[in-house]
Amino acid sequence: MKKFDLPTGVYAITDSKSGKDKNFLEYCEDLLKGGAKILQYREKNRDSKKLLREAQDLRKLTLKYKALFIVNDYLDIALLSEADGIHLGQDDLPIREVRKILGYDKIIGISTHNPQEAQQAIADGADYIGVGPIFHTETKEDVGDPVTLEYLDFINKNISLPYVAIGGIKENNIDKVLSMGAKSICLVSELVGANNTFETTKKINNLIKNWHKS
Ligand code: TZP
Ligand code: MG
Repeated sequence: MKKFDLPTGVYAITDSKSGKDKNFLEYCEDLLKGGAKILQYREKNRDSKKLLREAQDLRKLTLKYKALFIVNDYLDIALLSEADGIHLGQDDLPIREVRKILGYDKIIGISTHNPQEAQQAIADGADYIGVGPIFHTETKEDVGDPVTLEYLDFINKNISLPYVAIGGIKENNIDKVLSMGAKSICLVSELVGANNTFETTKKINNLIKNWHKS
């Protein structure tokens, strides 16, 4: 399998709830213009046709900005939109089965919440893991308790897979995850819900990149 690493910087995720009345494609373009080199399409409560249409639009947009495109949950939408990969939850289809269909040159990520899930992700051949929610978040429904910085510390010390830190991360607490070594960091409501998504993404993306330069 190819060696995969997550881009250092913002890992962007769509969220129509945080986007409120913003135009979907406009705020997604702002995330990419702001420097995000990976964008995950994560929308619940959409019919399949709309999911596909939006995913295809984002595929085009991510190619324009030379960013990776990941689809959350839906294997059919990932395939049909020619996404770079898929992001799975613990209750979604098993990685090994998804791999058979998606192939070995595509990226498969999975959310993890404890050391056992992280070890299992390695055994199952995941390309990267999600680590979170680090802090309290209102963005994800049915979210578990925060995994805390303790789990992030475990991952840093024991797990060699690339990871994205996620959940409740804001400009005012990002230093906590940065100082533990996180290179790929996801902020959903902080960026999608910002008054100026482009400027805020640019600022935070530069913050992460500069942190790791020095
Ligand atoms: N998975 C774990 S927490 C989360 C997801 C999709 C939502 C993170 O959103 P926010 O607004 O950055 O807390
Ligand atoms: Mg899922």
